[in-house]
Order: sequence, then C-alpha cells, then structure tokens
Amino acid sequence: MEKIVILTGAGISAESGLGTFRDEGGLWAQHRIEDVATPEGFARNPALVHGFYNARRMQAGGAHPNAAHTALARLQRDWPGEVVIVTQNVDNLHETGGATRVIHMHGTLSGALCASCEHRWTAPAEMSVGEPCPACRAATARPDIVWFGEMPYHMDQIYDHLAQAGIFAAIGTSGQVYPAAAFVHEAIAAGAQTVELNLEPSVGASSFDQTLLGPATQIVPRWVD
Ligand code: BJW
Repeated sequence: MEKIVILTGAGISAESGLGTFRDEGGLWAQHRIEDVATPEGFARNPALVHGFYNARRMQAGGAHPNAAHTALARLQRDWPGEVVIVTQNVDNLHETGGATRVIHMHGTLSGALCASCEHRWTAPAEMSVGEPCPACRAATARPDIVWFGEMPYHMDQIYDHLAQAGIFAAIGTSGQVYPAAAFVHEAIAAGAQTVELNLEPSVGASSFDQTLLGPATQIVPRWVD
C-alpha cells in the first residue's frame, strides 16, 4: 500500500486557538521575525525571545487538538500503509490528538536545548536568561526551536520518506518557508500524487495536482474519510 507523507503548518492548529504566523493579526504582526526567530535575535535580546516562547508555551499548553488533528491520527491508525506526519508546528497537538509517527522539523515548545553542548531536556513552563544547562552547567539554555538560518531537524529521514511517497499532502501551510516549501517537488519527483488542503491557495498551489480549500477542521476529515 502507498506511503502517505503529510506536511502540516500553523493552519492546522488555528482552529485550536493557536495563531498562525503570516495571516492577518498573526504572530509576526506583533514581533519582527529577526528579533524572535533567529539566533542573532536571541543573542541580542534573550529575555525578549524567552518571553515570546514562554507565552507561546503557555498558550499551547491550554490548547486542544481539533477535528483535523484527530482525523490524521485516524488515518495513521486505519491506512494499511505507512502514514508519516512531518510538522512545522512546535505544538504537540498531533500527539495529543492520537498521532504516533510525527516528525517535528522545527523543534518543539516543550524542549530546551543547550547552545554549548547540544544537550536536550524538557523545558520548564518559563525559561529565563542565564538558566544553566543540566549537563554542562553553561548558561546557554534556549528553546529547542529551529530559527531562520538553522538546519531543520531530521532532514535525512524526511527526504527518505518523500522519496518513497505515493501520496503527499500539505495542510495549513503558506509555502513561504524553505526547505518545507520544496517538499512537494521531492514528492513529485518520487511520482506521488499531491494535494494541498488550505484556507486559501498557498504560493506554491500550482505545483499540486489538487487543491482543497476551506477550514482544516472541515476539509481534513472529509479528505481522510
Ligand atoms: C488555515 C487555517 C485554517 C489559516 N485551516 N488553513 C531557499 C531554499 C532554502 C532555504 C531558503 C531559501 N530561501 C530562504 C531560505 C532560508 C529560510 C527561508 O525559508 N526563508 C523564507 C522566509 C524565504 N529558511 C531557513 O532558514 C530554514 N533553514 C534552512 O533553510 O536551512 C538550510 C537548508 C537548506 C536546504 C535544505 C535544508 C536546510 C529554517 C526555517 C525555520 C523556520 N522557523 C519558524 C519559526 C520557529 C518556530 C516557531 O517559533 O514556531 O517556523 S518561521 C515560521 O514559519 C515557523 C513555521 O513553522 C514556518 C512556516 O509557517 P506556516 O506553518 O506555513 O504558517 P503561515 O502562517 O505562514 O501559514 C499558515 C497557512 O495556514 C496560511 O496559508 C493560511 O491560509 C492557512 N490557514 N487558518 C486551514 N483554519
């Protein structure tokens, strides 16, 4: 049976109350990307960046998976082949919605990372400037999040899955951030059927065989069933 590879973005969590990045009133409306989502921004003002991620961690902690997350979990359970979810999201709503195979390419809000020794641990609810790494004691703890200019996680594994994809679906992502925006081309090269599910056509919509438009909580369960 065909392998299904699903790429998700902020749009799938929007109806769980988590803001998207680039929609009107989205996260970047209140912050400049270079201030809160780059290693240079963190070096300049770690308190601002910790504050941004502490607020997001608290918001995500109170969010519940929606019908789109649970539909994908159902697909993973019922599809006779493999279903791999690659998410750009740093929330854990796929997992709390019942999904089992989820690759977090941009990290997670629940993780802390030592910028010195790369040790990883569970982030406290509030991270603060100068917090020591439990392994090397350096005061270089940061959120375990992939910022602009950094290499997204698990790329070899993701490209291997894309090379074997029979079906590729992109859900709730604007297609503006690479390398995720180019996954559709990897899937096409592998001979996969491609479908985009989004509120509005993304910048890469013309690359897909099919586009299904609407809120994720409506179109994803319909696509799965
Ligand atoms: C709904 C909905 C509803 C709303 N239902 N839908 C060319 C090639 C390669 C790289 C580059 C390149 N050009 C530039 C780069 C570098 C850069 C980049 O892409 N810049 C662009 C701005 C041009 N990329 C990087 O630096 C990345 N690293 C890298 O490239 O390393 C080198 C490399 C090269 C080649 C191969 C491998 C590696 C790192 C990117 C890190 C991104 N980090 C962020 C922030 C951290 C996480 C966090 O704080 O949460 O990740 S940026 C932000 O954007 C976040 C997201 O994961 C990411 C994607 O956003 P997403 O999910 O698409 O959200 P939105 O808001 O943009 O879109 C939401 C969509 O949902 C919209 O379409 C809505 O319509 C829709 N929607 N409500 C359904 N109810």
